[in-house]
Amino acid sequence: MRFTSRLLALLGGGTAAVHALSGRPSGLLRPSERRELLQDVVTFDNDSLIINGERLFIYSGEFHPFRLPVPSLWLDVFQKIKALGLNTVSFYLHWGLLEGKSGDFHAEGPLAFEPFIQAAQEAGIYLIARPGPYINAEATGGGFPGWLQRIEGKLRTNATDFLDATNNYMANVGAVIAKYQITNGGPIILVQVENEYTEAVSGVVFPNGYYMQYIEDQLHEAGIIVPLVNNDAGPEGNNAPGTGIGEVDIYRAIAYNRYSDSYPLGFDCANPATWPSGSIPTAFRQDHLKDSPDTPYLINEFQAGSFDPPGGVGFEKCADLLNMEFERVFYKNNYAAGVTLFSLYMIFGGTNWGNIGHPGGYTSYDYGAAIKENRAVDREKYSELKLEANFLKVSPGYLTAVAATNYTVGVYNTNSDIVTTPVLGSNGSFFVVRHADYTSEASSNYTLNLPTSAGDISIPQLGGSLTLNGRDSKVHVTDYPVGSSKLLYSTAEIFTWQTVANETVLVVYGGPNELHELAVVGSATGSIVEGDGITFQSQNGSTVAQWTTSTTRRIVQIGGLYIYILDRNSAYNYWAPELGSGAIIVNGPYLVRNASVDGSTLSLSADFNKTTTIEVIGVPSGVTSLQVNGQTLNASANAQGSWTASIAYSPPTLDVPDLSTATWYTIDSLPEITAAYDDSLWPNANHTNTSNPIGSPLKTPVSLYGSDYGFNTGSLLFRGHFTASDATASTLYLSTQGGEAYAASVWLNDTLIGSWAGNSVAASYNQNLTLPALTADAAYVFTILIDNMGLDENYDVGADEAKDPRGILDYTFASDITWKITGNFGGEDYADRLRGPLNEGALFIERQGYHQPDPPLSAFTTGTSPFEGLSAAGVAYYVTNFTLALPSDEWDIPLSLVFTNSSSSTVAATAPYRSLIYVNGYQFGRYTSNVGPQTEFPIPEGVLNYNGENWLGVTLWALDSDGASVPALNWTIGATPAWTGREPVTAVEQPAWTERVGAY
Ligand code: IPT
Repeated sequence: MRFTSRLLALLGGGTAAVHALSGRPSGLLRPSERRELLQDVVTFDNDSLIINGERLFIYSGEFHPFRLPVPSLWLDVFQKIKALGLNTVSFYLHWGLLEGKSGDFHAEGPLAFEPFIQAAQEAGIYLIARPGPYINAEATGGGFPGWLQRIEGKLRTNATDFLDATNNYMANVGAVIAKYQITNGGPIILVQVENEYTEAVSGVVFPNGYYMQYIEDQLHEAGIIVPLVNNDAGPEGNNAPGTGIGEVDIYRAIAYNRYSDSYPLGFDCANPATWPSGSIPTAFRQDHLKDSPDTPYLINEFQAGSFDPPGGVGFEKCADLLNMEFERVFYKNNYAAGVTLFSLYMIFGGTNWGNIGHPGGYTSYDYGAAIKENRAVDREKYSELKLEANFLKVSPGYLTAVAATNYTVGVYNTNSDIVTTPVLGSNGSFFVVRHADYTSEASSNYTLNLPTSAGDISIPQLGGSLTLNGRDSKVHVTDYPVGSSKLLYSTAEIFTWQTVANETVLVVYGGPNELHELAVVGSATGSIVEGDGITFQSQNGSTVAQWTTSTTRRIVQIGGLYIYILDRNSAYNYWAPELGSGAIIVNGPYLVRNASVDGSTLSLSADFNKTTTIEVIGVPSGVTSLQVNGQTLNASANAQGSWTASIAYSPPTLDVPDLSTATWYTIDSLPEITAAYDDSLWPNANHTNTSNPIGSPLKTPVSLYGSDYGFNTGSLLFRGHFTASDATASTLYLSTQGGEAYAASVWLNDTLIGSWAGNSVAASYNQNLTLPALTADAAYVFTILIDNMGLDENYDVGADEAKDPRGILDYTFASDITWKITGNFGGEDYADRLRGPLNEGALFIERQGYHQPDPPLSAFTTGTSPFEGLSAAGVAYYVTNFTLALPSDEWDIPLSLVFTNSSSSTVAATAPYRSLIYVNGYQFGRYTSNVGPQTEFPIPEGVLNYNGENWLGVTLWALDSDGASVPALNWTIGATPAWTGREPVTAVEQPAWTERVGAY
């Protein structure tokens, strides 16, 4: 059913109504009432979301389509998310990438996001759409297009010019989101309005309900009827249900500003073993009850990694800081607070290709997430998350259990170094245990005293004590249903349980050498099916089993229940892919994507990165053969009726070109400094005013801001013509701005007069450049190259930082200068419609399109490579082509380009230079030799054509007068190749070079 804007207006939405009214008009329906009239597929109460009548724990991860420009790989990532036991993905869209010119919404090829939504659906994943218009996201402009720099009105307020600017984008993305709502059979269950609409500088009306309402009306008018949520960056209650104009359907605070918050460990990955104290959220539950008691407790974003700034420590350290221990302690702390929609930021970070990053980051947006930038799933945090998400998936009782508002010491456990938080339910209760000092690395013994249906029980009943080893947290359960059995309690944690035929298999795990105990209600006797070392005893009307965790698996049977007892590392090898209404349990593979039964064949889609024995537990009846990735395996049944089969890992020989011996074609990419260069086709920089309020008033006779001329992305080049008024003018004062880690070089005719090589913190720089002696009345030209690291984010409403100009802020010079400017060829009328508005900058080879495949090599020469480089300041472009023939239908082979420095440091000891990497026309790296830290640049299959021809281009901007060279650059295989069940990758369109009419 699709609702017209007319009906929505009647129901109380509609922009017209909003403009005219200053409060909620009487007679119109409250949002909650309106929502119920619109749809009943996604509903909620104060416990959880209810989808199609079923309560669900929404376990979600953030994944941005625009950070992986290969649509055919989206399914791969969704499957890896689904394999974790997650059921939802939250995604931002980037306005600036989709509407590079005002009024020109354009999303095709890698920028089309409909296939992203379809891939989610194919993988069985729900979606939370977060179209902004503001997103933050460490993306250029925080999602805002550069042309907003020319808007006078304040961004993210109800300034008319700003609101008008959002209309086209919101109508276009809104229509696609509406089309794929769950109410129309699609996967989208929720839509987020704006993002962190929380903080403002003084002098603006804030919070501005009219702005939020305007966006909500845009969404409604586009036909969106699923509930709207927000993402308040603090427990401020902004726009919560009941607050009037601009209120959302479901409120969420991410509580950033307390620092004990949704990003509790912050963003400094330098000392990953050091957890700051005082950072664990303890007020989540109370804040939620204060702000929005009638809606479920949502966390739209919870830290699952970190960004890393220029000059930072690199994402492996972030993965170490936000590792499996962090997941154990902090995620379980959120379960203790009763969260029932939990979204991890990021689950897969991806890449800031084609200038989509902001200056506070670099090309990689790996984020230290569970799924690496190269899509490998070999971080331990991936496996830990799988244990937790699968547990919640089989624990429906959690959804209605009631979280305590505080953490108790001494009530449920002995040992005051430990706190227990109860989440009490009628269908299972959950007791979350952690160290009171959550940073503690101590090993602490404790016993529990838990309320159960058989009275308060002191656990372990069979003697001994439990242990919490360092940065760990456990969820102990009581009265927990497992099929037709019930656990009176379990100290061992639950991975999953599944009923197949009449048997229920329960998989539990514990840390190394820990004592654990569980009790099954009833009088069935316990017996050991596999292994030894289990003690059984009947107590309190139940059968108690106790053991010490070992790396050797034990299986016990208690009545109809088969309990697989594992240590945690072994549990990491287990998977529970959905099958029918339940799941099947598979032990062994590196990854299990999905399972299906067709007739008598059970088919698994799985990945292997070593020789593996695969075990299928709970083989469905009627199934007689096993296929993995389409190959029939010789499976044998063991005593428990499980199947085992063996997969030999024999990777193919991989032939990847050696760039050190490749043939390189080279071309000067700074012809501007040669005497014969003609810039008559360049745009004149002749605006004597700017409409950019952040850059007003101008300090220069004409605006020298890129965006005033439509140049919003990549580097900028200026040409300043002057006639020397007198021979003594010897200094140019120059103030430039390009964002943190940017650089600038200035030439007078063909002579470098100075460079700013950049550092990790300077977003702008002032220089006094000494000129050589000039000849009076002679004509000269400055050529100024300024890097643009992306536009700033716009976090504080009113500060309008996304309008911080890029280019020349100020200069002083004795002679009058006539300026010309260029950025990417065509500016907002960008040349490469497919790769989008942000991919190119001002360099000559970019303007000509030579970074695309098949450039006119007749214009190039051979004989020098990036390894010889340049002997003077300048910019060169080197390109090489090669053919790959990799067995990628069956193998997932992540390739990276690695810059190797002469020292082991991430910062080169050589003369400073920066390189852009172009792979088949896609800019996939911005390397800064003197800032770093990134040296390895993953290039996804699909951008690289694994079966066919490829073009790799590298620019070399030498900043010093002596030039620079690349010490070494080569391919590396970024992860153990996996024999894969992934769908074959279709290379993303790679338009080749064609002559650009009017290019200069
Ligand atoms: C959060 C933003 O919502 C998100 O877009 C991203 O920028 C993230 O921060 C950091 O990676 S909120 C912020 C206040 C922590």
